Amino acid sequence: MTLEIETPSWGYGDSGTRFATFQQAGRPRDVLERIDDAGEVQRLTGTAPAVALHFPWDAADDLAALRGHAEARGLRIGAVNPNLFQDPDYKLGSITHPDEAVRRKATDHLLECVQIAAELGSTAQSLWFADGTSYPGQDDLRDRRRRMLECLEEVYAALPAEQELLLEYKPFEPAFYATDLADWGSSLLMCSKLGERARVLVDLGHHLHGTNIEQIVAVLASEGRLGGFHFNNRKYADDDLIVGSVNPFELFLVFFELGDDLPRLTIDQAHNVEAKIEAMVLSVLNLQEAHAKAQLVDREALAAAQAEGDVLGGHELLLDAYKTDVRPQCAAMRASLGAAEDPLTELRPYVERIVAERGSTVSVAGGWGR
Ligand code: RM4
Ligand code: MN
Ligand code: MN
Repeated sequence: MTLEIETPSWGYGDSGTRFATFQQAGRPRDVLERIDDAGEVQRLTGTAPAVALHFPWDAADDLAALRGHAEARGLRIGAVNPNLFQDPDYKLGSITHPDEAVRRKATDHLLECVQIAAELGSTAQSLWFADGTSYPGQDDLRDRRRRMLECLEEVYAALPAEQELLLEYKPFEPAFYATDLADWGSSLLMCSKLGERARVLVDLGHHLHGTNIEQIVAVLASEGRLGGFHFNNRKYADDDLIVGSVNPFELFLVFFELGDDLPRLTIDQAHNVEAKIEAMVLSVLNLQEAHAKAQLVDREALAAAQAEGDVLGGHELLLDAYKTDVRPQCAAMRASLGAAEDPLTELRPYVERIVAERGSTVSVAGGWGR
C-alpha cells in the first residue's frame, strides 16, 4: 500500500518509431488531458499518485493552473524532465557541444526547468542527455566530459534545497560510437563531483545485453547514490514496452534488491501500437505484483541459507516468492485503497468517453510528439 509510482505524461501522448507515429482515437490533445489520463490511472490503481512531466512538451503559460489541475485529480507533479534532444542546435550535443553558445542555450533550458519545478512543487530534475559522438575522432571525449561537468555544476548550484538532480545513462542511441553518459559508473562519477543531491537514475532499457541490473541497484544503493528508476521493458534495446511484459523475473529481482528503501519510481514508456492508458495500467499492476512478491521473500531464512553456503537453498527461497500468485492480494489491496479490484475492466467507460470527446485522428510519418 505504500508503493508510489510516477507515470509519465509522455506515455499518454503520441510517440512513434523512426518510421511512423500512429495516433490513437481519444489521444490527449494537450498537457491537461495527459494529466487527466494519469489521474484515471491513479483512480484505478491507487498507487500512481504523481505524474512526471517533460518540457517543453508539457509547457503551459499558467503553471499554477497546471498544478491545480493535477491536484484536483489527486495527483502531484513528479520529476521534471528537460528536453535537450530535439532542437536542431543539439545535433552534435547539448551540454557537451563544442560550441559554447549551444552549451549556454542548453544550460539555460536546464535552469528554466529548475524554476518550472519550483513552481509546480516538483522535487526532482530528471536528466537524460542524448549527447554523444557517432564516429571516432568526431570530438574530444575528455573535453566533452569537462564541458558537461561545467554545465551541470552551474545547474546543481541553482537547485533549491528541496530539489534533487537525477542523472540517467544509456549505452547508445542516438549516438552510436561514444555516448557521454554511457553507463552507471560515468553517471556516478559525475554525481560524486556535483554533490549529495545528485544521484543516478537507472532506466531498465538502458543497458547492454547480459548486464546484471539488480547488481547495479545493490552497488548504487549501498553508496547512497540510487536516485530512481525508469521502469519499462525491452527485448532488444531501449524498447520502452509495458513494465514486466518481457522479463518479469528481472523486475522481481530489482524489487527484491530495492527492499524497503524505495527510491523515486517512475514509468518511462513510449507506446506505439498498444492502447495507451491500458498499457500504463498494466505496467502499474505489474509493478504492484513484483513489489508484493519481493515482500514475500523470507529474508531470515535466506540469510541463514547464505551463511551456510546453501547455494540452491537461497535460490529456491527467491523462487518460492516469485512463483506465488499475489493477484488476489493485490486486488484486495487496491480495494482497500478505494481503487479498482479489476482496473482493466473498470477503465473501459473512461476510454469510451474520451474517444467520444477527443475524437479520432490519422497516422502521420515521423517520431515524437506530433
Ligand atoms: C530516453 C530516456 C529519457 C526519456 C526519453 C523520452 O531514451 O529514457 O528518460 O525522457 O527517452
Ligand atoms: Mn528513461
Ligand atoms: Mn530510454
